[in-house]
Amino acid sequence: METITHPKVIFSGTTLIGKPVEKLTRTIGDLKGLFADQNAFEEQDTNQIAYEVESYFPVPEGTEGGLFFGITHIQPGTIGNEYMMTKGHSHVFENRAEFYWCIEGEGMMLFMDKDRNVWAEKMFPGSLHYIQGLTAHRVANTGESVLSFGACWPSDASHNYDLIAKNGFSKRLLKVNGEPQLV
Ligand code: S6P
Ligand code: ZN
Repeated sequence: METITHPKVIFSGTTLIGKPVEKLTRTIGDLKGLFADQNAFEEQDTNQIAYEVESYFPVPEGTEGGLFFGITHIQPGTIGNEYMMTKGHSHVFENRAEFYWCIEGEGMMLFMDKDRNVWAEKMFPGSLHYIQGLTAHRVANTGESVLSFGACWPSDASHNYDLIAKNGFSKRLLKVNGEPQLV
């Protein structure tokens, strides 16, 4: 076995490059039910990309003690007066925490605890966001360009999308007079 090797994955600064990198694309159609304004949603091209995720899973999903790494790129824009956003999720293994950090663009990181209290942190290049366990999380692109952010999470966290898909967040991030507001 060679003792000095080339890394399997390279982080270029904005994207992940390498054979093990897996790509996921979410179209606007995949976000059905997320946005309050149904009429505005119906007017969208459902095949248009909402966001893309590049992930590196060095160990099998469910491995205790391992880590996963991903970069998400969210397109700019609004549907009605809501910003383009990720589906949002909590973790199946509920106490599992996660880091997000902003690489480029501007956005808002939304958190919701078990009592459905919602708060948000501004995202800008370099901003670091710790998502404690038991906290649902979602990101909205509030800028005019692509918002890219990194994520690092435990390989046994697993995603729970059902709760958010069913009950949503208790507050929405709306564009009011050109500015993001939690309503
Ligand atoms: C995975 C990590 C991110 C998200 C991605 C898309 O734990 O949090 O890679 O999967 O940002 O968001 P969502 O809510 O659609 O999974
Ligand atoms: Zn997560």
